Amino acid sequence: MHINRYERAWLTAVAVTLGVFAAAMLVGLLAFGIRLPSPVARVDPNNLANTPFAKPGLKSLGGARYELYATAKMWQFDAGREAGPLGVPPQIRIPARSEVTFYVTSLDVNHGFYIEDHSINLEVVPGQIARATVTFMQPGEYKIICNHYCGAGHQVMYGTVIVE
Ligand SMILES: [Cu+2]
Repeated sequence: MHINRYERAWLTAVAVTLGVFAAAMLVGLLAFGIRLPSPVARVDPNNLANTPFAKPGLKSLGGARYELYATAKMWQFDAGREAGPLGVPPQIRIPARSEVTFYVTSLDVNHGFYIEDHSINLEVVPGQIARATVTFMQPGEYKIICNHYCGAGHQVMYGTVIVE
């Protein structure tokens, strides 16, 4: 079969480009461990009684390590009583250089869980537990924002991480 030499050149260029993309994905997967975010576990949003989400909040794991269980619903995050009375956006206080693992689930619709200046941007889906770990190096106040439009009160759905 005869292939025009320009067509052959383009076919070669396309094959090389696809090969480079595939190699980049393999290097990301194998060398850097980059994965698509996926739910770590499932939970029944109507029955949280025997889950850590029944008492959301910050828990110390010793050292500078913490875990935070939080729920999202229209239109607030709940991160436990110590974080403030119901209806008040939660404030989470941690010392600098703390490593926090966030576990977040939704009780109603899809929400977002984004933390300013840190690489956390979770999709919070009812029935699924989203998880991410981040170390807060710099003291300061960082907003937690629902960045997934969830209805009329979406813009008041936030919280704050205070790094001391
Ligand atoms: Cu929202």
